[in-house]
Amino acid sequence: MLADSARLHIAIQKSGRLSELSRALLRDAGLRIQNGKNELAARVENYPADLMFVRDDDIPTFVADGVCELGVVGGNVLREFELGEADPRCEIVAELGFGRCTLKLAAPENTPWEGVASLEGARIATSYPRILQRFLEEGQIKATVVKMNGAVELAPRLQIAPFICDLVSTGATLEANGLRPVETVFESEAVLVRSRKPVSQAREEQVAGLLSRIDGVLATKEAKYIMLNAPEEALSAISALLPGAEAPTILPLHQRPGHFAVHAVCQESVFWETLQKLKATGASAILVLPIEKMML
Ligand code: PRT
Ligand code: ZN
Repeated sequence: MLADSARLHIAIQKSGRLSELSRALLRDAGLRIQNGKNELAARVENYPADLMFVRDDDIPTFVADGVCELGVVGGNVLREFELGEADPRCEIVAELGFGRCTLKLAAPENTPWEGVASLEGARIATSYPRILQRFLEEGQIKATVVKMNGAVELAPRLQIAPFICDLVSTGATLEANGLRPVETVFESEAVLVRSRKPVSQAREEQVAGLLSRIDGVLATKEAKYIMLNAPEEALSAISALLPGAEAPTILPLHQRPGHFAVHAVCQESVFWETLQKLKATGASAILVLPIEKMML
């Protein structure tokens, strides 16, 4: 067995909105996560890596300090951390497409709103004081930022602040509290971050190996393999219709002169509308297959 120092450390959220999807991403990348009693860490059985289960707010610090070489965290948490740092010590290596939410300014339904100027001189409650402060500075607005660690949506009712700035996904929480969104401050999704701390060549290779697998996982999420038959005169129209495909493979069909099979990997979603358009060009026997693994 490898000594601990020879293993990568990957920080993911212990329990919360990102934890299951973070584990799923690593599993899709082929990592077999040991099911142990230890709730703070788990060994990966088939890759020299350990997972650390921590609070999301601690992930940027762990990665910045190099305690963990990699981490999965909300872009919002990372941004809030980085705005408090002199130099960026974490690097975003992939946007993961889950945990999407928006940091929004919101106000009670009946509060008049004439754009961000309405914030001038007001108090705004938020768990993201640095992101909000930066937003206010960029809009040249002077307002008082009130930091709250949770239950931000209660601030107007408790007369802590007439405005709030909080994460929104469905909008149900705002609505349930008689609030309406008035302005977007920051769009967020989960990101994969790596430490900027220099590492040994061997460690670098471990990181690069895992990152290339994760790139493959992300690329295959939308990607599809398309096969169809088509007459020669339709081939250029078909190539133009295939979403995100580079240089399709064209093969002659046996005993059907002037007809070809077209095979292509499409990097973007393939919708029914695309299939209908392909058919209209003269394509037939159109098959769309999922791709299980891909290494670019
Ligand atoms: O214990 P730990 O500190 O690790 O977890 P946490 O409670 O701080 O975080 P958690 O699990 O709630 O969220 C982790 C990350 O998920 C956040 O940092 C975001 O990047 C992302 N995320 C995505 C969200 C939401 N959607 C979200 N809707 N985080 C929080 N919310 C909250 C929001 O604060 C508000 O209270 O959900 C409520 C609004 O939801 P809607 O659907 O009613 O609009
Ligand atoms: Zn947290």
